[in-house]
Amino acid sequence: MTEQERTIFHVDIDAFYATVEMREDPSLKGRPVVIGADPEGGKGRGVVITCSYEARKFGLKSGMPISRAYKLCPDAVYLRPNFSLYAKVSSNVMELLKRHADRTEQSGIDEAFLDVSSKVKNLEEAKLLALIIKQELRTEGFTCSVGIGPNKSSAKIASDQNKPDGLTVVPFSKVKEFLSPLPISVIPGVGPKTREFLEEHGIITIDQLQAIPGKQLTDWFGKGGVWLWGVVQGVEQLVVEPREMPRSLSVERTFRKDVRDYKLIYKVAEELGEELIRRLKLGGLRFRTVGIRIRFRGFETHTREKTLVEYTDGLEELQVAIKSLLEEFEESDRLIRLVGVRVSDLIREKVQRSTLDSWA
Ligand code: TTP
Ligand code: MG
Repeated sequence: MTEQERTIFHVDIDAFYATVEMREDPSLKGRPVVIGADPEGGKGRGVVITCSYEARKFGLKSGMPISRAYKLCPDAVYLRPNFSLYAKVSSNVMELLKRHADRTEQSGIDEAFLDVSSKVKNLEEAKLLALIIKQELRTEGFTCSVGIGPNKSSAKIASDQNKPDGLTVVPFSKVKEFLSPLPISVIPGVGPKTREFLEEHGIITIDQLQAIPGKQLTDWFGKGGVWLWGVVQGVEQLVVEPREMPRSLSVERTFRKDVRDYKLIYKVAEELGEELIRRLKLGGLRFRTVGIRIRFRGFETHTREKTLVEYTDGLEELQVAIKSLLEEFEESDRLIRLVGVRVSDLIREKVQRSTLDSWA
């Protein structure tokens, strides 16, 4: 196998939320822009969701406490997120990308895999196509980073290498060489748990992982080990899979007999929450909006909704949100016939990140 059979792009928009805000208000261009919680003059709680590259120069990054960000860069423009706008812009970006590919797989709000195998004859043409896509996105106000490889994992890792506005091409014959000096944490399926496990075995960089026999990897990770072996050897073959993303997931339960005991109602709601999390994880999805539905005797139905700051697939966060939405009805003392729980505003979890961790 010396020939490159497929050409896969991974495209990731640079500083996505921050750039959407700059498109809305061009006076923000070139300035440090931070999307996240209110810094409240340095006393704010909560975190930075993302920030512009100008802000990153000050050391700001995703996940950092907003109070720390404020200390490092008090003059930045601090904005609360406008998720519905980001979702709308995201689907426009995806439409643009789709037009250039045989198959497209959205892998996050601002990133996608493109299988362009039939569109290009060689890597030179692939590079030209990437430049066309970059140009089209630039017209829309975005820069992006593109990785080109013979498979999804190498394309994904390559797109992360030269941010922002990157273009990294990894020919089939060079995948192993490209990967070997990189830390194992760049592999999209290697989360904190897997990383810790591998580091305990003295494995820090990918060349060390390349030296481990496949048999050992399957002993450690089962099926996940087969995938990991393919990734580090540069022969992983996962297809770019256009997957329909559901808009929401919901479950509900009608009580056998109408109830007004909130201990029971919360217990049932908790079970519904667990069921939703199971289904989300199966689909590799995360949510940001939680809704409940409550129906009283006589069919009067109420719904309530709440949007969290960040996407999550955490059971605890879901349960807390459900409970806080239901509490409002506790006072009413009315008999309840049905309770339902719903999550919406879904995104696809980044490629397999948790999958291998669950093997570990
Ligand atoms: P990323 O592509 O990881 O981040 P980014 O586009 O802001 O920056 P870059 O790609 O240039 O490194 O994520 C896309 C969007 O997802 C991001 O704009 C904000 C959101 N996001 C979160 O909600 N939580 C997070 O932890 C991260 C990293 C991003
Ligand atoms: Mg991005």
